[in-house]
Amino acid sequence: MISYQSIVSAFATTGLAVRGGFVPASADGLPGVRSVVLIGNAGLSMWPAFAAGRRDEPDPLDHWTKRVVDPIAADLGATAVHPNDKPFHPFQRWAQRAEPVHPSPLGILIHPVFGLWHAYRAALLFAEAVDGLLERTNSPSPCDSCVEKPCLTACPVSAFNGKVYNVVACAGHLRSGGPPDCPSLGCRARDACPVAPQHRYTDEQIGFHMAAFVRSRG
Ligand code: B12
Ligand code: SF4
Ligand code: SF4
Repeated sequence: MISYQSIVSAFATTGLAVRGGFVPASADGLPGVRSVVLIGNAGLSMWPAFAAGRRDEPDPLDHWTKRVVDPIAADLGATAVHPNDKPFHPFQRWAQRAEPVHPSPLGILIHPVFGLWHAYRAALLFAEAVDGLLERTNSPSPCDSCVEKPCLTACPVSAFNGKVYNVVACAGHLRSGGPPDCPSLGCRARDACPVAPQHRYTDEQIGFHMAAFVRSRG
């Protein structure tokens, strides 16, 4: 039987983190899967590993991730699926089963330690039970005690109203080239969050993600 600890060990030097897991229920629509373990990045740890291993190719982060994760998954006897695989797997729903993350007013899940500075890169689907799969801990959302909610007022085109993200307004601003220059500064709303500034991505990583986002919106 595969142990959770052996999965953590397998990813220890990759720059990616094992982000908890859960036992799927029938409503999850994962027939034959007895354990799901999430892999992601949190804070600053992934970027140096990616920078060292990236190649000159389209979607370099997706391809690097697959080169790192898929062989480890195969060794562990799991199938790896990725957030950009279509049809989309419900990574944010899965994440909320695996660790104490909560939806923020920006749509991104907020983490008690890493704030908004984290993402998911893969899920390992196991046909067998993973031994020692940690029970999800509970902790309140940092947003509950955030009175001012500066994330909701920092966007120049008010793309967030706390319920819906106006992707068209955001993409229009990015294309306009007008100030503030979100493509180089990063999303002003995400940056306004006071939680976990020590885990903020580097400017280089932020620029990389923003460029990918701008490309995806044509
Ligand atoms: C399509 C998509 C987008 C689209 C549309 C988002 C939207 N309005 O729905 C676009 C291209 C606009 C987008 C943008 C971004 N995205 Co996006 N996106 C996805 C993707 C690939 C699929 C979402 C989906 O339809 N899932 C299917 C449904 C069934 O899954 P679900 O978990 O049940 O659905 C949840 C989401 O839809 C969420 N949701 C609802 N409204 C919004 C709005 C936003 C902004 C987000 C992030 C989520 C969100 O609520 C649901 C329940 O929790 C996911 C990966 C994935 N497979 O989930 C990433 C994902 C949601 N995105 C992510 C991120 C980080 C971003 C960006 C911040 C990227 C960036 N530039 O750095 C931007 C936000 C733009 C900005 N201003 O910075 C992360 C969020 C991580 C986290 N901490 O929660 C994810 C999980 C990918 C990852 N690798 O981890 N994204
Ligand atoms: S600024 Fe406040 S409400 Fe917004 S994401 Fe951060 S903690 Fe949550
Ligand atoms: S990237 Fe800029 S325009 Fe888009 S949501 Fe963030 S702050 Fe608003």
